[in-house]
Amino acid sequence: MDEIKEIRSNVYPHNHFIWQLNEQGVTESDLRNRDWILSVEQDILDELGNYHSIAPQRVCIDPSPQSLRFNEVMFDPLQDPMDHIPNGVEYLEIWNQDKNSTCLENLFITLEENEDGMRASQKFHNTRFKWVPPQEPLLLVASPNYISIDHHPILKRHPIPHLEDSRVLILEGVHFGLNKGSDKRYLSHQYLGILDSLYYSEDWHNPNLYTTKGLSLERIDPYPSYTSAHNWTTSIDATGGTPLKKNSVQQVASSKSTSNSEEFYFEPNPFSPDYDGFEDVSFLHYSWDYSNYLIRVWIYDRYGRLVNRLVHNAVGGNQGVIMWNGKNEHGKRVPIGRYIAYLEATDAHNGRMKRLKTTVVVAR
Ligand SMILES: [Ca+2]
Ligand SMILES: [Ca+2]
Repeated sequence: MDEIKEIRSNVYPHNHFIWQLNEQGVTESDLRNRDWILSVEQDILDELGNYHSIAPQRVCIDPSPQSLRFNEVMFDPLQDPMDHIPNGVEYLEIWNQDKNSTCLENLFITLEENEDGMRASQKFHNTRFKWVPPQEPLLLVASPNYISIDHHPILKRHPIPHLEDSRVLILEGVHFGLNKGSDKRYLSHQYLGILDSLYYSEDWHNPNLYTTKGLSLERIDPYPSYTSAHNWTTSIDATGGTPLKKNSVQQVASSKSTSNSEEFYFEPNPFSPDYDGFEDVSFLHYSWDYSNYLIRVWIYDRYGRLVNRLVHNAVGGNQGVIMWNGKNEHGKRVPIGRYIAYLEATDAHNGRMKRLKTTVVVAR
């Protein structure tokens, strides 16, 4: 049995109840595989001798290394005071990939070390929300001028329903400075280290747009663990972004095949990388017998010219998904037509090697 040290509940903002669940036979994977509600049958006596009845509470668990992922970034909000459009603010959305509610304590946003080895760090200060439910987003907004959420400018630009129930964390007195996308940002945990990193480039936006001011970059598939330019594109929401809502361009790879046979295919196929939020990327699925391969994947056009080195010596499990956004290595959209993906998987340890090939059609 996995060892459980403790779980914490949100019964009181400042006090945690700690249970030794391993004594009850609850394992770490039990905790991670579903959302837990804690109900307390007996009233609880506090230090002053008063009894409190405790309503059922959600139990949150510290993040796993895969739990929390940057999911959307607004780095260039509308801020023209004369355009008669409510001003926006910069924000970061984070997605909880786990099946359990994840605790938000001890989390920081940190910046890459500067040349003196210093890291600026911004702690999550909010006391209202201490966890994010499974497969739901969390929103971080900067509030340089200490504005309460009820009057925060983000609400004028992006209506957020059920605000009192929402997961908005205001970082007071800070400015993200998100306009510098090349500065890497880290989502870090005081004890668990770095959970995710984010950098981005204006080039990830739809190049056909006259301006991308006021438009966020959204992650397409919220689940994969890798960070890649392939997985980000311009929001197509009418308000320019989807803070605390499902990303407008979201596209999720279908769940993995359960068969043990060897598979290598694109889905959807054809796909249409035209920035309309519908089948803008294709997922290259692979599955096979062993898990120790290093994999490389190349995309060629039908004349045999190399278009994109999608994967270069990545560790592949015995199944996985690779995303292609229909762009070449220079970030330009490829012409419509048929493309060929070659995969080479090598296991230097025992000399195993695989070569697989499949095709995909890029449509309009
Ligand atoms: Ca969103
Ligand atoms: Ca499309």
